Amino acid sequence: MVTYKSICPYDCPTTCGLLVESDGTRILKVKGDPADPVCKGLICRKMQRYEKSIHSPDRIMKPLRRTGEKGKGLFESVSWNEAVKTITGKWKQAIKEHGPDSILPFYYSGVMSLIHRNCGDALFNKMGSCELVKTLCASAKGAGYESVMGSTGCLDPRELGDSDFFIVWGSNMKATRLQSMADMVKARKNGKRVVLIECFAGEMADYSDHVLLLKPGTDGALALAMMHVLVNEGLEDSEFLHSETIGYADFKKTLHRYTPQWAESVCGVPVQEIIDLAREYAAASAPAIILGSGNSRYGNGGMTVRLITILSAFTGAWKKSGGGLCGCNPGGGPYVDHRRITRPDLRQRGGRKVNINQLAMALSGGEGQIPIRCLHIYGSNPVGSVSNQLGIQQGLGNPELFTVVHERFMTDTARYADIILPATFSVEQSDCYSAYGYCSFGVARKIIPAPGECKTNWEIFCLLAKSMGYEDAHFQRSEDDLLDELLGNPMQGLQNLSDEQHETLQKGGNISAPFADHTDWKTPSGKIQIADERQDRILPEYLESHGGNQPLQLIAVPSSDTLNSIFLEREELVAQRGLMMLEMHPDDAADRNIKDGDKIVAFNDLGEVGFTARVTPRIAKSVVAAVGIFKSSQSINRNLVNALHHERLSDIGEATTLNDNTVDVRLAM
Ligand SMILES: Nc1nc2c(c(=O)[nH]1)N[C@H]1C(S)=C(S)[C@@H](COP(=O)(O)OP(=O)(O)OC[C@H]3O[C@@H](n4cnc5c(=O)[nH]c(N)nc54)[C@H](O)[C@@H]3O)O[C@H]1N2
Ligand SMILES: Nc1nc2c(c(=O)[nH]1)N[C@H]1C(S)=C(S)[C@@H](COP(=O)(O)OP(=O)(O)OC[C@H]3O[C@@H](n4cnc5c(=O)[nH]c(N)nc54)[C@H](O)[C@@H]3O)O[C@H]1N2
Ligand code: SF4
Ligand SMILES: [Mo]
Repeated sequence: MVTYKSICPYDCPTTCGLLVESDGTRILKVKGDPADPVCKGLICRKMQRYEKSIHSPDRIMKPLRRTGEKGKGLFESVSWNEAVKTITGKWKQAIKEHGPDSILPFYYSGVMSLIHRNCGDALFNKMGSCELVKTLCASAKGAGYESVMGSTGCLDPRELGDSDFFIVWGSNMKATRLQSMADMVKARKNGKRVVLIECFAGEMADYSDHVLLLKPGTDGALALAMMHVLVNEGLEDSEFLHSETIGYADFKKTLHRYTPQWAESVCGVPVQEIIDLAREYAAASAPAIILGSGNSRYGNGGMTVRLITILSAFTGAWKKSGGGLCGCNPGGGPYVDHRRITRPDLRQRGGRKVNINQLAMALSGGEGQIPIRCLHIYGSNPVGSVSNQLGIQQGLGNPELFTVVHERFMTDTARYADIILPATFSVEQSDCYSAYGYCSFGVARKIIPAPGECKTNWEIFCLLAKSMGYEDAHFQRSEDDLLDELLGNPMQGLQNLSDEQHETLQKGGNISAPFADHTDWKTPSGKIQIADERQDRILPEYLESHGGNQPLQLIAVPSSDTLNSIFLEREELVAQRGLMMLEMHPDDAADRNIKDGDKIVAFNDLGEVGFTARVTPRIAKSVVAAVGIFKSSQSINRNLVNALHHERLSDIGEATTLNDNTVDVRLAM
C-alpha cells in the first residue's frame, strides 16, 4: 500500500491537500494532508470518505445509448467507437444543416482542476460552436468587486488571525469556508466579536456574537446607512479616503439620503443596530468583512457588492494586516497559461453567446434564431443546478435535440441524454489546481487506473476531435504531456519558487504563494474606485432587486452535506441531510396554518415544488430558504427548487439571480 498526495477537485474555495492510500487499483483511505499549506489537514466530512464515491456501485462504467423516452433513464450499453461515431455524425450533420451555432457545449463546476474543467473549449473553439457565458455562480460578486478594486487581491484568509473584528456578511462559512473558520473561532475565544448579517442564520449563528437578519437583496441599504453613520459621526478615515480612492467627495454628498431610518424601512434592521454596527466597525483597527456570494445573486447583486466593498475602505481597514474584505479572489496568480488549455487561437469565427443561466430559453429557440440541435454537457447537472428546471426539462425532451452527457452518475440531467459517456474521478486523472479562495497552486497526478470504460474529459475531447477529422497536434497528446507543458511555461505566480516548492509540484501537492500586496490597487485609476467610469451608474447608489409578486422571498443556499449536486451517491451524507426541507419563519408558518414537519407546496408563476416545512426563528420574516440541491426522486412532486427560479440576470456580471424570486406556500393536500 502506498500513500499519495492528491487535491480535492471540487468547487470550494480551498482545494484541500489530501493523503490518499491506494493498493494500485483501489483507493482505500483518504484524509486531509497535515503538511498542506492551506487546509493543514482539516477537510470536510464529505471528502473524508471520498473512496466511497470513487468506488460507488452506482457509477456509470460504460458508454450508454438511450432506449426509452427522454427523461425516463432507460439505456443500453454501446462501444466507445459507436458512441463517438454517433456523436460526431450528429455534429457534422448539424453544422451542415444549421451551422456551428447549432451546437452548444455546456459545462460548469463538476471538476475544478484546470485541464479537465476547461479542455473542451479547445475542441469547441476549433468547431466554432456557440460560446457558453459561464456565470452560474458568483460573477455579479466578481464584477462588483472588480469595479471598485480591479484585480487587487482581496484580503487573504491567512491574515484572519490578525483581524480584530469580524463581519460575516452572508456566508455559511462552516459549510463553505471551513478552513477560514479556525482563526475566527480562536479570535472569538480571545474576546474578539463576530457579527453575522444574514437572511437565514442557520449554523453560523452558533459562531456569532450578534446576528442581524435582513430582507433578501437589501444589503446595499445596510452598507449605505453604515457609511452614512460613519460620516455623520466623523468615524471615517478621511485621509485614506481622500488619498486612496476616487469619487469620495461626490459620493459623500449622496450619503445624507441613506439614513438608518431609511435603511430600516428597506432592509428591516432596526435603526439602533445599524448605528451600533457602524460604531463597532469603526472602533476596530483591523476589521475583516467575510463576504459570501449569496447576496450577489440578485438583480442588484453587483451594486450590493460594490457598496460593501466601498464600506470596507471607509475606515482604512485595508492598511492593516487582517483588515479589509475577504471572500473574493485573493490573487497570487496567474500560475499557468490557460490559453494553452482553451486554445482561443483555434477559433476562426465568433460563436453565438449563450448565457448558462438561460439554458431553457436557448433550447426553446426563438423567432429568427438558429435552433440548438446538439448539446454537449460535462461537469454539470443543469436540471438540478440551473434556473427554470421545468423549462430546461422541456427543452431537453425535444426529440430534435441530440444531447450528450459525460457523467459519473445517472443524474437528473443524464436521464435526458441520447448518449452518456462514463467519466472519471480526480484520482484517475492528472491535473493542476489553483484555489479561488487562497493563494495556492497544486499538482495531482493519476493514482489508479479508471475503472470499467471510464475516460477523462481530456481523453474524450481528443477522441471526438480525431473523429471530427481535426489533425491539430494539440489533440494528440496525453493529459500528462499537456500538464508538463503548463508547468514548463510558468506564469507570474510560479516564477519565483524555492527548490522545495519545485519538488512539491514535481511529486504532487499544493504550494502556497506569497501574500499579495492588498494596498497596491490594481485598478485603471490606480486607486480604489468609489466612482467607476466604466459603469452605467458611475457613482454607486441604492438599487432594488428584481423581486416578484408573491409574498415570500425564496433563497437557495448550499448544504453542509453535499456540494451543489455532488455527493448525492453517498447514502450517509444524504441521510444526514434528510428530507427536502423549506425553512420558514414561525409567523409565516402560522399565517398559513403550517406546522413544523408538514408537507407543503411552494409555488409561483413558473411552477410548484413539494417540500417538508421546517419552522425556525433563525430566518428573517417573509423569507423561505431551500438548503441544498436534491435529486428529483427525493422530491414529493419530482420538482426541485430551481423550478421556482427565473432566468433573469444580475445588474452587472450577467450572473444568476437564483436568490431573487418570490413564492407563496400552502399545505399540501
Ligand atoms: N458544503 C458545501 N460547500 C460548498 C458548496 C456546497 O454546496 N456545499 N458550494 C460551493 C460553491 S459552488 C460556492 S459558490 C461556495 C460559496 O457559496 P456561497 O453562496 O457563498 O455560500 P454560503 O457560504 O452558504 O453563503 C450564502 C449565504 O448567503 C445568504 N444569503 C442569501 N441571500 C442573502 C442576502 O440577500 N443577504 C445576506 N446577507 N445573505 C444572504 C444565505 O442565507 C447563505 O447563508 O461554496 C462552495 N462550497
Ligand atoms: N438550488 C440551488 N441551485 C444552485 C446552487 C444552490 O446552492 N442551490 N448553487 C449554484 C452554484 S454556486 C453553482 S457553482 C452551480 C453548480 O452547478 P453545476 O456545475 O451544474 O454543479 P453540480 O450540480 O454539482 O454538477 C456537477 C456534475 O459534474 C459531474 N462531474 C464531476 N467531476 C467530473 C469530471 O471530472 N468529468 C465530468 N464529465 N463530470 C464530472 C458530477 O458528477 C456532477 O453531476 O449550481 C448553482 N445552482
Ligand atoms: S469540498 Fe472543500 S472543504 Fe471539502 S475537502 Fe474539498 S476543498 Fe476541502
Ligand atoms: Mo458556486
